[in-house]
Amino acid sequence: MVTLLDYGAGNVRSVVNAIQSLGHSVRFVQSPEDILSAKKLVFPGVGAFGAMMRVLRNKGFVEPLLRYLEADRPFLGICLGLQALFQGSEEDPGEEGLGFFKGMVRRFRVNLAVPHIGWNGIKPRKPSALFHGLDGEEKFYFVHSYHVDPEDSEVILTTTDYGREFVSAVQKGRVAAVQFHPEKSGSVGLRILKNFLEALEAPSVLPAKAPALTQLAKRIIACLDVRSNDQGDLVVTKGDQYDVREKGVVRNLGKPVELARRYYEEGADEITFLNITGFRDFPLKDLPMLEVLERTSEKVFVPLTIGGGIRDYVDKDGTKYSALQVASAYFRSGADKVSIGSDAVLIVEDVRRTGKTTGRSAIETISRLYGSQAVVISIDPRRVYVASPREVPHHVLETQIPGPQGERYCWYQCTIKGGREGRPVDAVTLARVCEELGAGEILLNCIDRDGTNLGFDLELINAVKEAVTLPVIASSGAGCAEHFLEVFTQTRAESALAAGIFHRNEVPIGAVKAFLQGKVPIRPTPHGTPQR
Ligand code: 1PR
Repeated sequence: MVTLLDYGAGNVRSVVNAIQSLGHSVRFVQSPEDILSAKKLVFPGVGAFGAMMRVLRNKGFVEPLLRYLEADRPFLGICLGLQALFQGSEEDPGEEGLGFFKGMVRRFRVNLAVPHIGWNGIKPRKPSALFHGLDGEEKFYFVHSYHVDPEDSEVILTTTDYGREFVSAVQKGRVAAVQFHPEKSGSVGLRILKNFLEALEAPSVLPAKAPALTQLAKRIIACLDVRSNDQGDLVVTKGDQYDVREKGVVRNLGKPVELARRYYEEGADEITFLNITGFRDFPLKDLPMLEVLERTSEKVFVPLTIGGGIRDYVDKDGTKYSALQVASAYFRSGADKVSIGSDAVLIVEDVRRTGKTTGRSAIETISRLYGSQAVVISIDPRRVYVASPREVPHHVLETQIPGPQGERYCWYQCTIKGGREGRPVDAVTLARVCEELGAGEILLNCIDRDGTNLGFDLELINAVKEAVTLPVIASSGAGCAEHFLEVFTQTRAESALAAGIFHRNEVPIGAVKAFLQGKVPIRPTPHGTPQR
């Protein structure tokens, strides 16, 4: 029996699922006594440092937690659950931490995108029972803007490099804590959890190898466009330039949960579900989609994104639902991020028309509560050729691929409702304004390339990447492994997403990774899930 400290600030479903997948049952801390009676305590922190500490204090958890830690009983802190162990954080300077370890939590000051999101390695500083079964070349999933800075270097278990070397795990006796998310780090993350749950008393070991410098991996993302077919079954479909029907019938490429599991096993670094008819259906009434997430998160231990229909909504009876409520339902069902498409375009149009933000948009409300890393903006642009940059009031670029009349310039018009309606805003401006509003990542599609296998639109990706510091997911057009190398070497995109080639088994994820190995940093393909 594992005791889980969920202080109610976010989704701990994946941690519970990961522990249960290893054959252990979970009990939640309801009262201070539950902490003291725990045999093994896992503390997966989510949200902001100050808010977390206030809840711990209000619930009377601080004193029993310190007693538990000081008695050297088995403890695993995850992410904010690591940061809580220190004296305080630059995130909320007035708020005291638990102070079990001396030192502060500091904001990343690096010339790189913050938050640090993605798969990165670890450099062990000392042996630990947590390292059993690791060879040292593994990568783990991180998402954080702050890192711990211990005064006592003896407690440092691992460090990681991201523009500077930072402490990514600590351990003192049976109290351990990691900055990365084992529950989102595939089979190697499960291995760490298993070691904590079953082998903490085993002798300490060091992994066989230790990287001299760790590198953030370029991520390969599998995308599942999901909708109901004409029989009412939820299927994975795939369009050509967003047309998903063939001879009038919705293409059916498989079942969402099964395909997601397959891509996880094959080494996808993330899975994205797009409910492509979400703009006209209401997701909270669309229970099958929530169920897809719940079932996927039981077996898939990499980050999950869900998009489609994330917006304010008034139903037939006049009941209002906010985008935040819709997103919350998805997070509770196992999503790590939500992706906003149509609504982002309308929000940006509003900001540009009025010259101000309201603080109430879907982007602002969701990122305020769940953090910017939880908000992805899905852009669905289409090329519009012009003879001269002065022809339109948009971000125009000179293109190497001239238009039908030999035009040498183009802009990328944003669309809504799955490409059905073009709007007067360009993709570069959209990305820029969404960054200001608090979005954390851009999923950059391109209708012209979607389903064509012609490769990513590098000009579009470079234009957007130049305008924002946010991580960008390049999407649309992947036709072979070389296209991934192209996008990672000719643009600064942090990740690349594909759908058709994976669904049709033309180029499996493993083949893409094998091709990229040694050319760009990637997460190695997993060697299987640890057995119970
Ligand atoms: O507008 O917030 O309700 O969100 C709807 C979401 O559904 C958006 O993210 C939008 O991109 C997506 N969507 C809507 N209609 C379609 C369609 O295809 N008819 N799918 C659609 C877009 C885009 C990709 C695709 C890549 C890779 N799919 O993510 O998976 O282009 O494809 P490829 O590798 O086969 O070329 P809202």
